[in-house]
Amino acid sequence: MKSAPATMNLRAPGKVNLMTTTLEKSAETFQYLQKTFAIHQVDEMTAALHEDGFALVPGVLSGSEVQALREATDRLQPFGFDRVSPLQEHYKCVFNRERIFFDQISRPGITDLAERTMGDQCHIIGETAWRSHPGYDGWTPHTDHVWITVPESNFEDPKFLLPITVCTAHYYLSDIPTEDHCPTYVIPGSHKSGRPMGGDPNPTWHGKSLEPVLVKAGDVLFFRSEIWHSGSKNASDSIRYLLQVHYANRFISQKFSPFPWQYNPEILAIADERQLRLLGKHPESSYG
Ligand SMILES: O=C(O)CCC(=O)C(=O)O
Repeated sequence: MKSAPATMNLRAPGKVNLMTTTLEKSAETFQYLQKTFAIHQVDEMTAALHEDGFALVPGVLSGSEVQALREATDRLQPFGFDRVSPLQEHYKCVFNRERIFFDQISRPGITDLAERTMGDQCHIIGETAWRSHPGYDGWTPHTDHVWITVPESNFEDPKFLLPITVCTAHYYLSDIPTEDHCPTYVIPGSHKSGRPMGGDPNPTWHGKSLEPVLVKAGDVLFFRSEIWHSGSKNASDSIRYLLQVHYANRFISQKFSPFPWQYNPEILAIADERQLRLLGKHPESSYG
């Protein structure tokens, strides 16, 4: 593994630096390491998605919603493309299984942000529930998808905005007060590299390394698909619960499994028009 610059060597065991000292303290007095937004700040979050590649929104879910979503996750049974191993459980398309998961696809504020950034016909391409057990190591720096490669110099022009086409909303259902609790890591601004991340286990971009996103249960991290990011190790003694809602521009196909896909009629029966559109009901337009 390539060594990271001393001040950003957040994951190396046994090394003490300014950032780890801050993180140890934050176990007692929690503090966010990144800029945060209120749920109604859709304009500001849109600007952040272009500038930093992500927006962190504290307190989206209440404590009782977090608890109910954790209990629903505990009830999930694997089928189709679900992945279950002793350390990691990954359940796909959970909006089709229980109403409480379905309700999260159209969360006010977060859905407004999806529509503002990916168009008013944007839809979900998936919804994934995770249980990451103590000992799980999700350290795999990557980009989720880069549609077009562009020269980095394009971003020097403030008028150039790389279109936002796919985003994921992470609903954290566990407190993540330290690096030991399996945070998501990001390199702010790294979508401006204009290219996919190349498989480096310890990447840097313009001198910046991956930094942990420390959160409280109920917080949301909304990030675009080109941001360099990673999961990490769960070195705590509790399961990390996470719910992901994946949104995309209408021209990007939905990734629903298993095939042949069938919507749950009970979910369709309760969906309003916005939710039906998020599920894939669009007006007739070019091509179909
Ligand atoms: O586990 C995490 O926090 C990161 C998940 C992730 O990188 C992904 O789903 O693409």
